[in-house]
Amino acid sequence: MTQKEKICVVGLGYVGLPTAALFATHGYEVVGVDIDHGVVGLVNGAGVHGREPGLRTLVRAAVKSQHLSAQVFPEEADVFIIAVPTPSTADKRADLSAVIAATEAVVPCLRSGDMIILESTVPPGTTAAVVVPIVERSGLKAGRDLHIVHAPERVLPGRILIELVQNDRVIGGIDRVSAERARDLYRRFVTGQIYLTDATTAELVKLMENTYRDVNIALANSFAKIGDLLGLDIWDAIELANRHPRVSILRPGPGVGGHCVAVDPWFIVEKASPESQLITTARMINDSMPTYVARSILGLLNGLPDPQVAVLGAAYKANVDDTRGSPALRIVELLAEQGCHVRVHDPHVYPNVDLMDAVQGTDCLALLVNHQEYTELNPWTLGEVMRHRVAFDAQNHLPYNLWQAAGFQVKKLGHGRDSSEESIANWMRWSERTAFQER
Ligand code: SAJ
Repeated sequence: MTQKEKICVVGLGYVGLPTAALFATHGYEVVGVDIDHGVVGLVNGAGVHGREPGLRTLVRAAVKSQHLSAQVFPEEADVFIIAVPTPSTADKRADLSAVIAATEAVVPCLRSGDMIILESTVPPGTTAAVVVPIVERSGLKAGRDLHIVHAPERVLPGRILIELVQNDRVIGGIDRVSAERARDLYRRFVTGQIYLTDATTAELVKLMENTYRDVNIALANSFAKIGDLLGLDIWDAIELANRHPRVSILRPGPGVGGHCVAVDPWFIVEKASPESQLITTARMINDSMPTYVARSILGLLNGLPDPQVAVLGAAYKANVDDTRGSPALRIVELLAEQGCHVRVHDPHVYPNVDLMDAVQGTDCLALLVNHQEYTELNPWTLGEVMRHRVAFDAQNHLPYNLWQAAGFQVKKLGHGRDSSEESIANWMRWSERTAFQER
């Protein structure tokens, strides 16, 4: 393939747009396609949705160089990259409607020699059983006339541009030639290793990665509940366990959000239910966390009439402005259902909400997302405007002793049932250990 060949990227979301912009800034002519007229207009005006670091600059460069433009329908190209969402349905099955619609949309544009790359996360077997039959409606034969590949994205929101370039990639072809051609294409900007396999293996690999993360977060969340039950500080225990050279326990939290880790494991369950008990249980544990956290907050409020709660954090995780599947927002809903008046602050999601306004007159401050901005909260200043000095910390983000010194009753997720004598005992144990380390 020469640099002059043309790529059509279908779906200008959090993966499609950066991918399109990267190819455009590496010499390709790229047409971005999205069914959303607003997105098309935004991209053509060199704008972006969301606040992904570096993306605005990259898209601006791509559009200004006239290598990237956007439109609503696909057109003839040498390569079609499909990067559309695959949410799960109410019964936890993959909703492939966007993949099917995008594939159908490219059929009239296909010519012999074209390559179709599916980047969307899908259940194992989808490329072979769903994509191939659709593209063959063009009269062209997969393998003989068309190269077809599943090349799953693996990028972490907040680090998308770095990871698109630096991460290793797994490329699965319906045959070897397809996989090799896709490898040569991605090689233009990928500096990580590129591994070739078949399409179905690549589909499963992608799902295994997010399932691995989900199961490990579920383990951390189970430990947090155990910490509460046993009355000790699980964060401390996790830190110590992680001193083992082959142990790396993840962080407990208010639940698993976003549109990947909480969804993708179900795509394995859908295809292999009898062997997916662990995966299903992990999903259920992580899904139980918002209720568990909401209950803990209600416990702290202790039946107070007309309770007011300030929730800090609405995004699905730290330092992003994305609220899709956010456990924090689910907790807000649950608290409101129980009669709490809730004010939500999040510097990324609601930049116009002032922290002091959100906290003013509340009975409990609940820190649910460990945004960078929350590392230096001043408990004295905040405490002064609150009605009661009570705090819940779902992220082990508040300096515990500082908040206690400021007169707060603090409860951390996974840190016993209350914050009184027991926490002092824990604090002393911690101090002794620090002293031991220093010796
Ligand atoms: N979380 C915890 N504890 C942790 C880590 C995460 O509770 O120790 C929570 C987060 O707060 C968040 C959720 O899990 O609610 C998911 O966050 P994440 O950072 O684990 O993952 P995503 O969804 O932002 O991105 C994942 C990544 N997958 C893996 O790390 C295996 C990314 O590389 C994938 O490309 C992305 O899914 C995707 O698109 O599939």
